[in-house]
Amino acid sequence: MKGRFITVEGVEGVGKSTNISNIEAFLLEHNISYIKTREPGGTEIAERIRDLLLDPDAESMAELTELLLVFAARAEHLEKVILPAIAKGQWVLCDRFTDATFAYQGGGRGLSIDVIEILQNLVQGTLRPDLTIILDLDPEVGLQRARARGELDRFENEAMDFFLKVRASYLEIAARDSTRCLVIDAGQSLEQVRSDLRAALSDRLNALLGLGD
Ligand code: Z5A
Repeated sequence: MKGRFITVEGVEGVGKSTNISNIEAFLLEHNISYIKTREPGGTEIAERIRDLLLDPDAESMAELTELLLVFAARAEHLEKVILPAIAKGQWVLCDRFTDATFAYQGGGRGLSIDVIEILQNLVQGTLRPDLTIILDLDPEVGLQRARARGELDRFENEAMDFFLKVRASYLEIAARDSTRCLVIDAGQSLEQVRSDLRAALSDRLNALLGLGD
């Protein structure tokens, strides 16, 4: 049986890292073999592209360059990490994927959704996540959390309007694709978010295990 592909999304500081640990605990409890990875990144070349994309001191980057770099990193990641793992029957737990491109480059930067869809088809073929967890949070709160952590990266230095558009894009994606996407209110206490997440995962587990191959 092929592995499943789970992605986790949300604005900065929303608690992806924290909640990915909770998902890992859930998968382990159910004896599901998985790998954890992230975007941009996940391979040597993709991590180098990530450094370039996040560097707050880099010269300003053309929006199209940013979009193409994101997909270049994704092409590496898919070929070397994601597709081989899924083929072996492992589940892949990925911190951000193409919904982030629709939200940040599409919603935030205003690049054409049609162009992003073309690149999505080119780079991924028919591969789409089986489940996407969207952690939803007021970006003001997320940025406060990110600031408390230290130096801000190139994206985190954007104006609030950018993050409001990113959040709205994520919620639009979730509304359009409610079978794949699960929205969790990440403004609650850590314990409540963890509990909501576990309940939602339990709800979806049988469907994920039972997907036809
Ligand atoms: N990007 C893009 O533009 N296009 C793309 O296609 C892709 C990405 C794939 C890197 O992402 C950047 O790449 C991203 C978009 C862009 N923008 N930025 N920046 P990233 O995922 O690596 O970076 P990030 O969004 O800043 O994520 P992060 O640093 O890993 O944050 P997080 O994982 O969401 O948060 P956390 O570290 O789990 O939590 C932050 C703090 O909040 C921490 O102290 C927690 O203890 C605390 N926390 C978490 N949850 C709670 C609750 N519920 N209550 C209180 N405190 C909490």
